[in-house]
Amino acid sequence: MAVSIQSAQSIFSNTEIASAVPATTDSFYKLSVEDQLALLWYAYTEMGISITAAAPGVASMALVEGVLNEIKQMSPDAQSKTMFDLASNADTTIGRIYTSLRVNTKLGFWYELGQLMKQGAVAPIPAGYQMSAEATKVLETIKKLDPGQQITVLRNTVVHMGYDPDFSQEYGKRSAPRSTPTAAAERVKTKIEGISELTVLSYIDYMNAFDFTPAVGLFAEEGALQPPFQKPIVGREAILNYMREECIGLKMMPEQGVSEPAEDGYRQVKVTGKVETPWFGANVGMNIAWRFMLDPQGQIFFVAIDLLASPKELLNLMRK
Ligand code: 45D
Repeated sequence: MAVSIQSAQSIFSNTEIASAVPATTDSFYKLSVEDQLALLWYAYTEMGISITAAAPGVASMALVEGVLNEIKQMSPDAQSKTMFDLASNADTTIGRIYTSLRVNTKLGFWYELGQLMKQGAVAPIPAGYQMSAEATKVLETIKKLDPGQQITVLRNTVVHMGYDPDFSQEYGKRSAPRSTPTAAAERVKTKIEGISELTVLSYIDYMNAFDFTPAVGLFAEEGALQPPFQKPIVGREAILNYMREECIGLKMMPEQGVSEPAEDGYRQVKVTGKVETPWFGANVGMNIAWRFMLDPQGQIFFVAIDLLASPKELLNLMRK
């Protein structure tokens, strides 16, 4: 059987991913919109992990200043309605603007709104609002997740807001801005216990330097990258757009791995370690696996990035 993207998806199939994330996200969407907003507020303010001050630096905040000012001028009722409309995917002007934003800017928008709510400049969740029993259950579930999973649930909800939420997932359709890679002298060479494949080591080094053009050059022409809980992004151009949009400021700290021959001269490599997002920095270390399928030329035919079920999974380097 020839190697395909589909067959590559199931390498190291005993990897336990954080399936609590999609499960919790699903139960979140079954709640009323009022409950969703209240739950997000409690989750965000009571989770005990905080956004780093430098974080909004990865967001293009100039794009949302106008909308934030507009919201500040509104009556408290209109402010609450604006948030309700965003969360319920209503067709409004602000909903359409929101949808056109990149993920980091959406997060920055809510970060600012959260600050304004804390200061009392934007209507807070009404004091004494009683969440339904179901919502309380979902909140308790979120609080018990590990921090990397908690922030993934939060991020999912923010990405999904606005009018026509599918639009933002089409990485091939719009081009993302370039960024400045880290200077050569400031780069560090990654070492991964058990791994000597130059392709894998270079991938991590380029990604940590935000040098996405050569990172994408490591992929086969029709290679694919599969982010956690998403479908594979196929082809160099779409992957490059995705990286420019989503990978600025990420810190990848792979720790160990295994490498073994696969069929037809391919090689399968699994690496585990931690990843930090610029939003939370060292406050949250996500437990991650990279499952690479390298083609006979040593190019990346496929790589899946998984959010792991538990820290214990970092040590799961068994074949299958
Ligand atoms: O509605 O190798 C309020 C790839 C009120 C690339 C609120 C990767 C109510 C390749 C509370 C104010 C990217 C796949 C809302 C690797 C309300 C690769 C606000 C992996 C919404 C390794 C809520 C990268 C707020 C990974 C402010 C795994 C919420 C990256 C803020 C993961 C939430 C990054 C934030 C994650 C969440 C970032 C800032 C999970 C950020 C999450």
